[in-house]
Amino acid sequence: MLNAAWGARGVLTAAVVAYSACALWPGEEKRLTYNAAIDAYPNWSPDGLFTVFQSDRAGRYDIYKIPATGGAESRLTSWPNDQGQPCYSPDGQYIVFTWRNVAYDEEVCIMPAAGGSYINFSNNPFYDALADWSPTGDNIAFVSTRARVVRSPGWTFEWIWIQPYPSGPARRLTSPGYLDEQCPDWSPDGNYIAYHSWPSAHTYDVDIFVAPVAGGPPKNVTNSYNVQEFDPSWSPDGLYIAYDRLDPGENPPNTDVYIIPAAGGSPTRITTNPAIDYAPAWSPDGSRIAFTSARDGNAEIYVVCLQGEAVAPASLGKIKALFR
Ligand SMILES: [Ca+2]
Ligand SMILES: [Ca+2]
Ligand SMILES: [Ca+2]
Ligand SMILES: [Ca+2]
Repeated sequence: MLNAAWGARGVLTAAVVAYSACALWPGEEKRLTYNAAIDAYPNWSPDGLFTVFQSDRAGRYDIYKIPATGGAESRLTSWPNDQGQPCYSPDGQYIVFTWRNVAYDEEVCIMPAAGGSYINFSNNPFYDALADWSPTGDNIAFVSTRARVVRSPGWTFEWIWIQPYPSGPARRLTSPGYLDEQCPDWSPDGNYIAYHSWPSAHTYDVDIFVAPVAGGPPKNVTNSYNVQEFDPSWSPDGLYIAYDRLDPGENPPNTDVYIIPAAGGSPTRITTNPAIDYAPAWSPDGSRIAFTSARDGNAEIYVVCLQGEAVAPASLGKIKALFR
């Protein structure tokens, strides 16, 4: 399917989303968390029943989970320093996460889904973070400075690495790009990784890229000059990528969640709010997107229900109309 997505635009088939799974009206947004702390970076359990996220409500970042329809939260980590950026294994048995000890010594760690114990998966004296578990379960992608290529004093390039699970040597995903590569997200078929990076060393621009896992040049999906796009998340059918985009024309400048065909094309705006809306995560059934927003004073976890019809390029305008 994604081979088609690399090529011609406008030939994508319909991606049917399950409206009934939302428990929300199409376009409706539901706030999940309520507190004065920073609750951010949601991700879904493979069964779609929970979102996991990071929160500093206990004075440092820990990982929590909450039913995706709202309800009682569970604290999953209480180790020293910060744990965050959680992502489930495809079988739901484990969570890979970042443990931030001191600057540039973050580690990618793995714990049982209920917490309790952990292994240090990246185990490297450099920055390792932002992990995403492959859909086949046998690899984990993450960002690392372990190549130790220094751009300028205090700035070591962050690039995407793939390490076999449970063990094996890590390898770089891409050939050297211009600047940092961040926030890897595997395509549902396991053949591609989306991430955000800088298309040129000398512009304000940030774009969403897709790189073949087997090797080869990445494709610039958003390709929007001097507009910044971050935090990609694939739709479960592989046809779309959700992300957040800085809209500098708005006052105040802020981010909102958009989706775009994975093959490139016209983006569709999903959220419209003067606060920052970021870090989208597409639900396993395709019906919802979880995201972070500071619209109620500080960062909270929200879920927005996509609409119940076929999501195809020809209908994107219709989706937009439904959302406004
Ligand atoms: Ca909060
Ligand atoms: Ca490390
Ligand atoms: Ca851009
Ligand atoms: Ca916004």
